[in-house]
Amino acid sequence: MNDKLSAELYERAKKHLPGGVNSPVRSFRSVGCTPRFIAKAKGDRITDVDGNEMIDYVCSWGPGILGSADIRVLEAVKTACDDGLTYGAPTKREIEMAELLAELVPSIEISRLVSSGTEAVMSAIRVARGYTKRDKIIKFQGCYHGHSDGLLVKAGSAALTTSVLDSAGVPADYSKHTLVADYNNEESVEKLFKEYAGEIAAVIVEPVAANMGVVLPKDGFLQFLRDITTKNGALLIFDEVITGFRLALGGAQEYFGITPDMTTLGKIIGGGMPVGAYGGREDIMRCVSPDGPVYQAGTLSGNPIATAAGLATLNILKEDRDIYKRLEKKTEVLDEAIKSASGGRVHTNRVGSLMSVFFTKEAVTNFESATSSDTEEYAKYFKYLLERDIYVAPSQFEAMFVSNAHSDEDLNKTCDVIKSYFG
Ligand code: KE4
Repeated sequence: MNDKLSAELYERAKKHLPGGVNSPVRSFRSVGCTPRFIAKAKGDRITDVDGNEMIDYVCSWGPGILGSADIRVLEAVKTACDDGLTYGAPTKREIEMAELLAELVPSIEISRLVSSGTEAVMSAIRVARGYTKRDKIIKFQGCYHGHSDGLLVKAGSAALTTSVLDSAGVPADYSKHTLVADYNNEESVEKLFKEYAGEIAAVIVEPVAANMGVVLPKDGFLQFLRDITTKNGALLIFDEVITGFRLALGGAQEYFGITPDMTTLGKIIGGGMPVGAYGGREDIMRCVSPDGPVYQAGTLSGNPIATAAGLATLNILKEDRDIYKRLEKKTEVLDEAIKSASGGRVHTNRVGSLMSVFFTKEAVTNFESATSSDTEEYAKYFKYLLERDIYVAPSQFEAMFVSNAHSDEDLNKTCDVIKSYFG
């Protein structure tokens, strides 16, 4: 494997960055090999510093739905740069973003832009608590909602690959208000609402879990959450940082036809730049400062360059809604190839252009079955693909993303490599 320069950079990086990276999953720790340091990306290809040009199924963990360096997004960013990078003052683009979010995701009557998915979720939880005047929240084991203290409880994503499910540094006093239920298990939710009647501010859920690998909501589960939160005066928050604009133009809430009270967004809405957003019903969002008593702020919130990239991306998706059918078809090609080549050795979960390959023979429908997967086998699969220039997530508990830029030729090449792995 030609990763000489990546290896050198990795050694150098470790001197001044924790684990040599700015986000744990990038360290390739859970697949036991040297992380690739990236030089550039274009379309469905990503090229590392050793010149390995790979077919990219990480897509920057979701933002890359159009493929990398889409010329239309680059143009929007370059033009915006000529007018300065940041003002710390309101701009027209921020209004256009809020109007577009409300148009494409009608439940988001009012929204606030922030700079990451973590910030969006942290703020939404604070608003839910301020609005309901209750402290407790329910999350699901294996779901990941960013790294704010109260959400790093039985979290997914890279937190699943470390030795401890929870994080050091989070005082018990913070996490005691975070109740944990099991994804796709109504009883586990009912039990908490009974035990903490009147104390639960919100249930936050990934409408399609994608941080324990992809796990779909079983029929009726999201409707159940909608009903039980309404009945108990709690808010339903859809964390659509991954599913937003990924599953449909209106996100998972359009795809499944369930309307949450609040939504958190990230990734795609920044078009590759740092943007998060939270929003929902007007009566709830009017609690946010300076309209109301829930404080939240940010120096680079609504940044002019980031909103230029985000607006360009969302408008491209809005003008080309057929993209979702094309993405579904592209991903189906991979899914079918994996299913037929693996002969039952793996289980795939797929929705739209989001997919995971679980190295387990049983159907993966919840945290327990997801974490029964053979992570050693996954690591072998990952390295086999990487050596043949196919770049998938360096963890069993992440998703595979397909972009509009993935060509039939590259999809077929990927299928051939995967078929050769399973022999
Ligand atoms: P960010 O703070 O990373 O922008 O978003 C946090 C977040 C919130 N909600 C969901 C459903 C998410 O998936 C994420 C972040 N996703 C991970 C990938 N599983 C980001 C990759 C990383 O941590 O490096």
